[in-house]
Amino acid sequence: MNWRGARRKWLSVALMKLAKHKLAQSSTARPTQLWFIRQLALFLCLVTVFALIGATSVWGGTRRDDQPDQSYLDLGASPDYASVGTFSSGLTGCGTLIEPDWVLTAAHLFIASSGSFTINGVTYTADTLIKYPGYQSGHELQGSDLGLAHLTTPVADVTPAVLYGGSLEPVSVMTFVGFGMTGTGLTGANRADFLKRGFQNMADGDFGNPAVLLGSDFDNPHSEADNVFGDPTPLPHEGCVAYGDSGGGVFLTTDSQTYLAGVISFVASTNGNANSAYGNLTGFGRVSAFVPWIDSWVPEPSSATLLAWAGLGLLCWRRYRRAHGTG
Ligand SMILES: [Ca+2]
Ligand SMILES: [Ca+2]
Repeated sequence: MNWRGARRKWLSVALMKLAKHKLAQSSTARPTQLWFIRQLALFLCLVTVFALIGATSVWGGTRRDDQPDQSYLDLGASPDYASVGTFSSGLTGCGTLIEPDWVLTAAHLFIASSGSFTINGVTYTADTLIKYPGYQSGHELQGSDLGLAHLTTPVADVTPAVLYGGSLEPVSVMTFVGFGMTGTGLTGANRADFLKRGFQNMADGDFGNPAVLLGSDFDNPHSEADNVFGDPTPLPHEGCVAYGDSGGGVFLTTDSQTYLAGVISFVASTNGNANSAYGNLTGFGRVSAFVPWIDSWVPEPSSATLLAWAGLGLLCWRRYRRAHGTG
């Protein structure tokens, strides 16, 4: 058994022990929603991989079995999502460039005291890692799994993502981008090829904290039995996050502008097997809820930098959008 197989077996055993312990504690009937959330908590997996010595960086997402893989690769390769790279700090996942020297990722990746961000084949050192103050390891269902990483050298050749400050996430097509494991809804995540993929889903569910954490279900084109949230019909590029996607970007496009609206946190299941197959659930932190915290750490670009890549008008427009919650 390779290391990945060993890790999955360990997770399976750990979750089984936890499930037995929790079930032993649970002797009375509970409200449906609370029961649902508790079951999800039992079968929630953070979508990270352990850093490997000698690994390129990290091995995004599982896809519909009746759709070509190439269409998901093409979606991930869109210039709209060029700001997503891989991020490692003891655990390896993804991150999104939000300023030339700042990356937004998942707090649960911050195991070491420093990290690295790789984008366009270049690796940058992260010297400062900042977890959202409300984040507690093991409590990802509370929805505070966001972290900021400062790069010692700015990324000069990638346009940073624009943060979303509106409230259209639950009614918009969301595009999830990462370098994680892949496979189909039938097989679950079973392959790692280090390639960037995008998939789409509706964020029409939540885990009890919708102001900060939203969810998507992986709808099955062959059966409505796998529907958990909202409509049972999958989108053409429906998919689910997988190991290695943690910290990846969730994007929303409105009025011809693409925004970073979410940070990938976990995959969960209602049947005990969170392997990113049909019926599994994606959980992501809602960027719009964390913009004040991000702004408290991340300075606006200097005038010189700004003029170099965007122009002063972009800054004014960005501030206007955040202030008005539009877009
Ligand atoms: Ca769905
Ligand atoms: Ca659904």
